[in-house]
Amino acid sequence: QLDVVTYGEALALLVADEVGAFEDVEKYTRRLAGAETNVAIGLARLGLKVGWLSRVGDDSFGRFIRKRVAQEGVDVSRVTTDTRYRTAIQLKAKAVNGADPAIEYYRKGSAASHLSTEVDFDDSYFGNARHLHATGIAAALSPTTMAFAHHALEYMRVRGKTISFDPNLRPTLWPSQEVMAEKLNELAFKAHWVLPGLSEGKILTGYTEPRDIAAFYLERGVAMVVIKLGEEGAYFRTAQGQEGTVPGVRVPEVVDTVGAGDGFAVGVISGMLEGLSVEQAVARGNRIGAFAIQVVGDMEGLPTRAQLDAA
Ligand code: KDG
Repeated sequence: QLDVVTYGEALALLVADEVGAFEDVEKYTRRLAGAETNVAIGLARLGLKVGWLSRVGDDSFGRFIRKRVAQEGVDVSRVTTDTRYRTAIQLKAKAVNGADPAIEYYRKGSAASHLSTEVDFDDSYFGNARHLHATGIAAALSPTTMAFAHHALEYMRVRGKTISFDPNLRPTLWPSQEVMAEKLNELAFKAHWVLPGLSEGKILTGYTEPRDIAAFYLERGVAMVVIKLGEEGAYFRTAQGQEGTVPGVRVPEVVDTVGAGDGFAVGVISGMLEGLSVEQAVARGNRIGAFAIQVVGDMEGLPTRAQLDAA
């Protein structure tokens, strides 16, 4: 019995140790990346029971990912090894002055991009979880992962489970911005809690104001929209008419922004599942997002329950 189930691609992340173009950097530190595993790990650190379903290649990075995610207490029993394809890799530049670092992917045709409903979807694994967290990255990888995403959301929705969806725009994985918006919105409409960043919300809906972006989804069956505003915090609006902006949490130094959105999702999801008010859950999202941006890695900064309580 899981609190939260999620699925998607994890990548071996090679973070440049020195500033510069990837072709000039000589030293990289190997870490773990993947929006869904970041969220799974963050939730597990707070004590929730979490399962992550995926495929990895029969290679060293695949073994590293499986070991590293399991080490965090996330269930990896539904992670299979696909001997035909490789595990994905991501390069990340050394961030300078808090700016978003450059990234480069080696993921096309990866093991996880072959995830399919017929082979990988596990009815009882999903059916026994309280909540599904899905992102737009997993959907963007291939036609079979897109079908998997629709199946997973529909399966959970008809069973009365809650679903959070972070669109996580990755334009390089899509043929065009129009297709990206159309396909991600189709998924978002099947979720209960939609968590875009402000710039993502603008691209997805064509509206510029958080209130209008939220209305776009609420009118189509979504129960709650929370829009990340960076340093300004986050705006929320619900189908019940609750609305507000929760100010951001100041940090001494922004080291690397990647992973902030995943930390935010950890706060909102755990808060909602624990019965906090929407405002308190969003405040927790802001707080955990602030933890995430103070370290180089994508998930290393995510707090344990004790660290969160102390903050
Ligand atoms: O959300 C953080 C992710 O960007 C990172 O961990 C890697 O999943 C990833 C991706 O596809 O960019």
